[in-house]
Amino acid sequence: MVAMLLITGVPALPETTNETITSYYLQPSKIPSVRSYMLWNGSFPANLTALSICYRLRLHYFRPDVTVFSYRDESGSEILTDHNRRGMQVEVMEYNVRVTTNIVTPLMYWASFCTIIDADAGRLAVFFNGKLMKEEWFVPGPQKLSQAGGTVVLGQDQDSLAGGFDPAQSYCGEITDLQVHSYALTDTQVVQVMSCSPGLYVPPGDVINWRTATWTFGEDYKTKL
Ligand SMILES: [Ca+2]
Repeated sequence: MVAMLLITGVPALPETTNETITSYYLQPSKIPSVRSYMLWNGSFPANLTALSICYRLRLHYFRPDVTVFSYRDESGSEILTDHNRRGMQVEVMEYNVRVTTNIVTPLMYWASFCTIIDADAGRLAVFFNGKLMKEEWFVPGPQKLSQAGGTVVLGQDQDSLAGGFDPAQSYCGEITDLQVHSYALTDTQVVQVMSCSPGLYVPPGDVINWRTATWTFGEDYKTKL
């Protein structure tokens, strides 16, 4: 009987890639600071009319504002996500859109968020752990969401290009699997992106793909595999 089991072997496991995904922990010291940040080394495409921003995070500490994703360009246009204690918020300054949600980001638990901005349709949608939690409509227009030379910083709010940080708006926690797309993901794709199942980290971002993106770090961070 034992031999039979050995011969037949263990049941086939689901396909896994054995691939590890890196996460970064900003401010392990818990000290609010302008010196902890991740500056994306890539160049953001200009003239986008849609954008999908997905990531998973584990928040360790609330600050008055908890900036996770911050885009800014020379025109002063900003796109940012804020996970403060009142609820996750999204700002798209080019369209004067500020969406507040009642999603209070859990402390010390991994949670996934996707923000879909579609300026052609005038739709902004926020998904939390794979579920559509907030949908707001705004007046579409010719304004583009991005311009040449735009910078992306994680963990700090850019009041100037790659700078103008404020400790009270900084992020203390972990982040992984940031995928930024130059188009609006469908609701079905969002669910796939947010799935933790191996092999379902698709589609990777065509603007920022976490697996290949490189970053410039400030101080006070840890890399986790
Ligand atoms: Ca600020």
